[in-house]
Amino acid sequence: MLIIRHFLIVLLLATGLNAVGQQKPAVKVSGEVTHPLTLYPENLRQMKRTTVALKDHEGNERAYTGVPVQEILEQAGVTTGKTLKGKNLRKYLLVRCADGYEVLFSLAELDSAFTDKVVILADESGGQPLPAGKGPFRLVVPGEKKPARSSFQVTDMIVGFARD
Ligand SMILES: Nc1nc2c(c(=O)[nH]1)N[C@H]1C(S)=C(S)[C@@H](COP(=O)(O)O)O[C@H]1N2
Ligand SMILES: [Mo]
Repeated sequence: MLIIRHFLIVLLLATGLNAVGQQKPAVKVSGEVTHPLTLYPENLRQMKRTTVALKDHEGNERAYTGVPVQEILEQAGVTTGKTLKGKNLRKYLLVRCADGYEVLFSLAELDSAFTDKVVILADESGGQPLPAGKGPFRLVVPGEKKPARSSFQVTDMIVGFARD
């Protein structure tokens, strides 16, 4: 009896772990959005894509390809472009990663009406998917002195309204 019970517990654990292991990677877009999104790798591949350069700590440049964050925010129904004005300039994007790392942007930092720098959610570099530890999705923020906001293993993009 005991052996059977142990066997069942091990079986349950194994199936549970297997289900977790097979969960499809995705980025959730939520918060102050009219259309919450769950973006899977195939969704990103079908969206408008661009390539930007990221300098590492040593100053070496590497090219990353993916979808402009502005494009993602537009699909989620976030105020962008002409509607990014007035009180909407108090909105922010919080990017959360699998390891708990978080970085913040004001929406204006991500908008082509305000800046020529194009922040992307990258899923490939040099024609290859990003390596496990850095992917599958990485925010790439060009033009900064440190790569610290180029957060890897992104899982969530949360739009909020800053209040004091
Ligand atoms: N998820 C996550 N992203 C992260 C970090 C982190 O700890 N976790 N560190 C940041 C910092 S401080 C740096 S310098 C760069 C390093 O990126 P690289 O290892 O690709 O050069 O990743 C950034 N992105
Ligand atoms: Mo860093």
